[in-house]
Amino acid sequence: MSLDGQYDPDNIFAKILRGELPCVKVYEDAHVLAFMDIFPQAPGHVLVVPREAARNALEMTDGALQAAILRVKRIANAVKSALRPDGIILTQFNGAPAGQTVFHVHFHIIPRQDGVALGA
Ligand code: DGP
Repeated sequence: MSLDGQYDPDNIFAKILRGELPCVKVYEDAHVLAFMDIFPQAPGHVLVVPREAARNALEMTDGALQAAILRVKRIANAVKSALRPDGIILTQFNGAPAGQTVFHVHFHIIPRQDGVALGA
C-alpha cells in the first residue's frame, strides 16, 4: 500500500476504535485510544491510535497530530514510571515500504532494557 490511496474504514484499528474488536486499553480520551500491541517488540509495547480517520501521519490534520504526539509523550512517561526501562522507542511508520502493516495512523511506544534484543 503506497502513501496515496483511500482510507479503509474497516481496518483493524478503526474496528478497535469503534469497539467492534477488543483491546487491552491503557488510555483513552477524545483524541486517542492507547492499547497494548498484540505482537509486542518488548514487554510494555503500547500503541497510541489517533481517533482521526487517517492512514498515516502525513494525512493528519495539524490539530489531531499535535494532540496525538502530546498524548504519546504523556503515555510514554507513564510507561517510564511503571516499567523503569533503560530507554523508550517512540516510532511511527508511513506506508508499507516503511514498515506499516495497519493502515490507520498509530504510534509505537516500546520500552527498552539494556542488553535485551527487540522481540526477545
Ligand atoms: P505497524 O507496522 O506500525 O503498522 O504496526 C502495527 C502493529 O499493530 C503491530 O506491532 C502489531 C499490532 N497489531 C496488529 N493487529 C493488532 C490487533 O488486532 N490488536 C492489537 N492490539 N495490535 C495489533
